[in-house]
Amino acid sequence: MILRVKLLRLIIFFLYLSLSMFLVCVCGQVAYKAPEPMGEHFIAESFDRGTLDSWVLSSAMKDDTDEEIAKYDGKWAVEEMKDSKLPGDKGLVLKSRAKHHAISAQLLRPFTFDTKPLIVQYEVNFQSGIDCGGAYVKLLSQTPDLDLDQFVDKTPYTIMFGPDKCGEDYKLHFIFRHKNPKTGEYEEKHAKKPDADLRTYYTDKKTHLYTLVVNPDNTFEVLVDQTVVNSGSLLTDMTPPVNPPAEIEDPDDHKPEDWDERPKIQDPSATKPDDWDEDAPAQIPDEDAVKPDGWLDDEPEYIGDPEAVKPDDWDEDMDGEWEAIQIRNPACGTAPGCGTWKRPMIDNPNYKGKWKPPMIDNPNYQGVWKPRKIPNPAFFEDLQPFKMTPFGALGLELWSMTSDIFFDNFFITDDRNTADRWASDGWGLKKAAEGAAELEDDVLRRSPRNRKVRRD
Ligand SMILES: [Ca+2]
Repeated sequence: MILRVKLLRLIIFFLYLSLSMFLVCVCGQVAYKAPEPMGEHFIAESFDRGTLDSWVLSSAMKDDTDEEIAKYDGKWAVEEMKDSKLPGDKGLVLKSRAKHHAISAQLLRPFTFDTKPLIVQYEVNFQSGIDCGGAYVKLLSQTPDLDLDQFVDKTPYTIMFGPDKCGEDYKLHFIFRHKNPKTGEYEEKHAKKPDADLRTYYTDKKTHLYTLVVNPDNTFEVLVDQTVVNSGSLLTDMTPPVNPPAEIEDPDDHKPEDWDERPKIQDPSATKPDDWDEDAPAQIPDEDAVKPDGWLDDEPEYIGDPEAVKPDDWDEDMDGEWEAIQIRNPACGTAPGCGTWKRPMIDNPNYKGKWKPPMIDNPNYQGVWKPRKIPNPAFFEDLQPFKMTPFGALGLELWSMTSDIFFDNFFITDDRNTADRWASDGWGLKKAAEGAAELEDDVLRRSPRNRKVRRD
């Protein structure tokens, strides 16, 4: 068994080594190849052309904020990762600390929720770690007044998706804005928190792939590195729920004054037994105790110090009668005790304390009062929350206390295979290069030459 495991490790090691050598060779001589979208898509952005031509920087001001920090003046750059393993592979980098950043790009055509799923996919690398900041995207609703130049936090979005972290709170948002069919108002619906431990995605400084899949049957999946970390239904796993309850508690119903909510009461028929002595003390002298031999009844425990002398300036009129300071009686040193002997106290076996009637079930108990239910006047039933507001642009509207957040390979499609293909050509290559570089470092660290150098 151990031999098989060792053999397997050896095979994996050589596979990695050949891949590593292949990549070193490829990266050393030929520029990396940017992914090309194969199939239907609404946006496919690898940033490898090195420009932000198709992106719009917001020139808006943020409402309700002091003027000097209200501007969306956070810098963005298109560049390679600081520690890039694939020369030529560029991405979008959030460059400024503690500033508002907003940038967006129009889709090739608006996405309409119909009979096909929605797949949103992109990569994030927290190159400098992340203290407090977001790396989520917003899919901006296709409204007549959508103006990317004025993209702000309040710009209506259909879906918000992606990582967000502050302190020890690690989030991976999937929020959609649902239109109430009765009032026409929008309300944010949040997916439940993923069960998976998300911590390493924010701290390991590797490039992670975030994918959201929303299906026409109202199911959704959130994946990181193509592994599902959250899934559920828009109908049953969002907070607050898409559909309000059919009935609510009547706000005009009030608890009657004589409503009896006491499950137990004191037995009204019980009487104090005749032999119940409420006055019996809790403790009594131990009648079995015996005075120890040698007890000195006539010797006081403390005596006036025989060596004490009245001070010369003691004035009896002013200071009162002089008395020597009290010390322990030396005569008691060898005896078991001095002075009047008292019996020690013990618990009184006849002690009963105050009598109380026993508790019994309340025959008039009516249960905990609840207001009656009435039909919910705000009730509606939307069985197809998947049919969200169409969206026409992809935006990043972010604030971060840590800079250098690297984004890459934004992709929106209605075909899962196309998304997977894009993922393997983009993120897959990054992952292989990062893995190979790690292995290369490991091999170099372990090489006998290096060990020799270290010894020298
Ligand atoms: Ca790229």
